[in-house]
Amino acid sequence: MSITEARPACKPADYKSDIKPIWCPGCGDYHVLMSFNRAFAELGLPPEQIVVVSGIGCSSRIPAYTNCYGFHGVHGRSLALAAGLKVTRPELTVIVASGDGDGYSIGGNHFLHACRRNIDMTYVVMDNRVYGMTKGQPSPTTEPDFDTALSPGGTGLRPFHPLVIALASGANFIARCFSGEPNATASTLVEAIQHPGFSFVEILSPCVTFRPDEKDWKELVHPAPVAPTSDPGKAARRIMTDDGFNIGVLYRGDRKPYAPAVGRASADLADLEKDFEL
Ligand SMILES: Cc1ncc(C[n+]2csc(CCOP(=O)(O)OP(=O)(O)O)c2C)c(N)n1
Ligand code: SF4
Repeated sequence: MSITEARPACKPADYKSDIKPIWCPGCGDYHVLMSFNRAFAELGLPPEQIVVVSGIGCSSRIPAYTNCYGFHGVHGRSLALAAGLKVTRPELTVIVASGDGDGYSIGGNHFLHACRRNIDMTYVVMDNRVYGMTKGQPSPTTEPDFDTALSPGGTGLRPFHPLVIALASGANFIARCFSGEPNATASTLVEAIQHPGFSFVEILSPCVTFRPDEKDWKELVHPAPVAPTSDPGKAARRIMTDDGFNIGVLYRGDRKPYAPAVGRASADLADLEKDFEL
């Protein structure tokens, strides 16, 4: 029997670190953290089997608040870090945490290619439709008429549609959650983590400080009226035409995850170095 098998199962509280979150009171990200810990406990994974990788933003603070392995990376680069980690340590469960600014703006290109590569990991974006940490600038998912001192009269720009882009780019599992429903979010995270390939979970997570209007989301969200589909055409129609507040698993694909053969290089490092000698 291995050491991990011999010890008692972890409870959600066992995944909490000693660091107290510094999110604003009422921030949706507190509930996302709670959902992470519930999902990890439900999966029965020991903390040292999980890695939470992030970029920059309020949402990206989350790795510090778990006692799993963590990597607080740089803006928009979390998926690249996580891909490198997963292909070299495929036995680890890799969760990537991001925000709509971090993940869809600076990290937008990585998002497309992570979906396309379909490496077995779970990408969670806490979408509050604003750059929270840098005081409320519009992000790629901000409504065109969001009128503040930082965007007088609104940007007038059409928002980015993350779920459609994920589907078109090849993500193998797509879901939308609401942070205010931590039990349902935890169950979706369990499913996302268990699903092979690249799973994308968009969590609507209000920024109560710069988007107090998002407190109304609890009245707007509703369960998706349709069962998940594995037909990308059907999923595209549903996602394109929903109201943005349908909650649930929307797509379960069956693409084979990409798992490159690593650690089998035949070249000697000294020979490679010779090739680069000046
Ligand atoms: C390369 C780089 N560009 C810009 C910044 C400034 N910056 C830090 S957090 C942030 C916004 C993050 O917004 P989002 O991902 O929506 O996260 P939130 O804070 O809303 O959770 C920006 C622009 C940075 N730290 N590094
Ligand atoms: S600024 Fe917004 S996203 Fe950041 S901690 Fe506060 S409520 Fe949360």
